[in-house]
Amino acid sequence: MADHLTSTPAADGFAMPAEWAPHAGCWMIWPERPDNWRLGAKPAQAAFTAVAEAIADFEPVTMIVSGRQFENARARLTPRIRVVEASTNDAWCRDTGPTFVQDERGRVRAVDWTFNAWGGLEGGLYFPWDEDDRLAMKIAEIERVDRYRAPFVLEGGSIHVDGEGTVLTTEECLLNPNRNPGLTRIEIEEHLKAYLGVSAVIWLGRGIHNDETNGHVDNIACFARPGVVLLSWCDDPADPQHAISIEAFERLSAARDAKGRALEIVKLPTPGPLTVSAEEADGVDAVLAHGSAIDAGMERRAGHRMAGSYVNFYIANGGIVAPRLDPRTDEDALTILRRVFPDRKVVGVATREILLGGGNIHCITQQQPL
Ligand code: KQY
Repeated sequence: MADHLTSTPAADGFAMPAEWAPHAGCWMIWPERPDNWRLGAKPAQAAFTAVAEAIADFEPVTMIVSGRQFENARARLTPRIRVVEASTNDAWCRDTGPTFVQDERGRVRAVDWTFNAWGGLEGGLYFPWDEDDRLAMKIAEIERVDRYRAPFVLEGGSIHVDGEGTVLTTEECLLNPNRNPGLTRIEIEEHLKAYLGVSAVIWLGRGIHNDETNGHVDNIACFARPGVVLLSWCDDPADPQHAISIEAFERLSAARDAKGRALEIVKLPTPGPLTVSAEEADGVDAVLAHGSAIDAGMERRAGHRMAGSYVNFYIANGGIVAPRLDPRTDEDALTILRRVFPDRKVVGVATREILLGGGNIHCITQQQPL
């Protein structure tokens, strides 16, 4: 059995490794809810399959799937992908899976964040979310790793670490009253230090325009290696993303990491603007109870601007699996990623169907350290 630990990772000498550190594998969840994924989630299942197979070229992948969809997922995925049955409310393993931490001896433990579907009843995306909130515990049980239950709300997509003591996050998400209204900025920083084993917090202001997660950092900026940050950049002054990118650039320019370094900032183009088409909107089930696409935070109407970004990629062992979202900018973005990660094979996967559900490749994956 996996123990439930009542201390904190930092107190026990554990910290979250950077995503580029070696992985034992990657966790994902099979999409199926029809009020988020159009056409009964069939196009999303094809996109998740493409992402899983691309990652499986570099490292082992486990797909979590409901009992209802088990046979279907098993049939669509190649045998090298392990398929495990567990209940979830949706398919965002970055946010509902555990954040793994490691100590100097290489021992691995899990952080099980409290999850409230990106804002609970104050702008959250669906209700209920109890199955999602139990997923980290289930993965810790499957892997027999001891687990810390964090006593505050956080999603894995709202943090990025450099593995050398620094975490990058956004005020829009972590200071949002719909996450931890009882905690001050200082108290949240103390929790980040205790549960991620970091010593420096770099705050950006807002995430990507219209991001329904309340501005997750994993959609606007990430570390590429210690001292180097990739930032989603928009040159058009008429686009609301322009001011957001400029503010992030200024904050990153002024920041120092845990080792006292200034950051090199590499700009990635922002795709689009990308909007939901009438046909795409028509394929999503409308549900009138609270927690539906209509009554909660998920906006799936035709013409809605989506929060597209190339920053939302996954770093695998020896590889980068990155979104293809817009033929006007895909090649530029992939070329920049190849330059920034010269020792990894950069693979582009078409992920508009994932973006239609509100996130991208980083949001649907969760690495487990080796
Ligand atoms: O950004 C992420 N880490 C997750 C996106 C969740 C969107 C839910 N519809």
